[in-house]
Amino acid sequence: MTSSPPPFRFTRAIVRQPAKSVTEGLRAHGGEGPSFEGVRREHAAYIAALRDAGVDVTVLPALEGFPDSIFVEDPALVFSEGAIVLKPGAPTRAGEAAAIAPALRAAFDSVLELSEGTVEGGDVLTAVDKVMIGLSARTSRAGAEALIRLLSELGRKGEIVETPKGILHFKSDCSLLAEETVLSTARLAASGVFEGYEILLTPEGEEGAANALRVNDVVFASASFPCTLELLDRSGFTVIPMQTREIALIDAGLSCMSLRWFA
Ligand code: CIR
Repeated sequence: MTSSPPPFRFTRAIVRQPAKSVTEGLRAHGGEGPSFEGVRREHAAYIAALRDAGVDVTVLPALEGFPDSIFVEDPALVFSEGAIVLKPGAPTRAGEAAAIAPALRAAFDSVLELSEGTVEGGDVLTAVDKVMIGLSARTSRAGAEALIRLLSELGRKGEIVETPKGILHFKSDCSLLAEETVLSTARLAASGVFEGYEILLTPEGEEGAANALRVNDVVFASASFPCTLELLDRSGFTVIPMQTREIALIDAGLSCMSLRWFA
């Protein structure tokens, strides 16, 4: 058991500027890509919102060779106790792990490295007493088991869960809103994975809103999903609506653009 502050209490974050190649970012269902200018605008607003929420943000330079490298959440995990360099399962993203490692070594005394299987941070939900690792097309069982061993070195307990079939990442479908409260799609909640939690379900047709982000006293949520904004507001959260139209074209939400921790 850790004595860390709640997993939504953050003082530091790392983000990475979008590369011009972000227009070629991975997208499971094909279709139109985002515009660079549009992504840049959404990303700049995201950095500003993190700073407004009291977070000291380190901005890494763009990596043209990695179109999805703006999504720094996927190649690493960070905790107050240390960082873990992961192994992204998407072949075009594998090199992002080595690219982010120097920034982690600069910020943390302890930096561990996953050496087996694959894990992307989008499949990892840090809760108060455990770290949930969703198996997916990007996160393998071997990777999840190796990650559990590394988490125990940091004093954290890992638990393997399932990402719903056809969903990119576990956290595409959920986010932690408070110590014992999650925002979840109905399809993920139906798996029973959040037993014991208070669950706010994303309204039908607004499944894309589930990847919200609690940062200190506020919740970032996508402006594209008005019923979810209203639900969060009614439930007592201070909501910061964020534009996500462009990043959603490459299957991204609000957690994936930062690595956040309490230092
Ligand atoms: C990908 O497919 O890897 C990117 N286009 C989107 C990654 C989003 N990451 C996340 O939700 N953690």
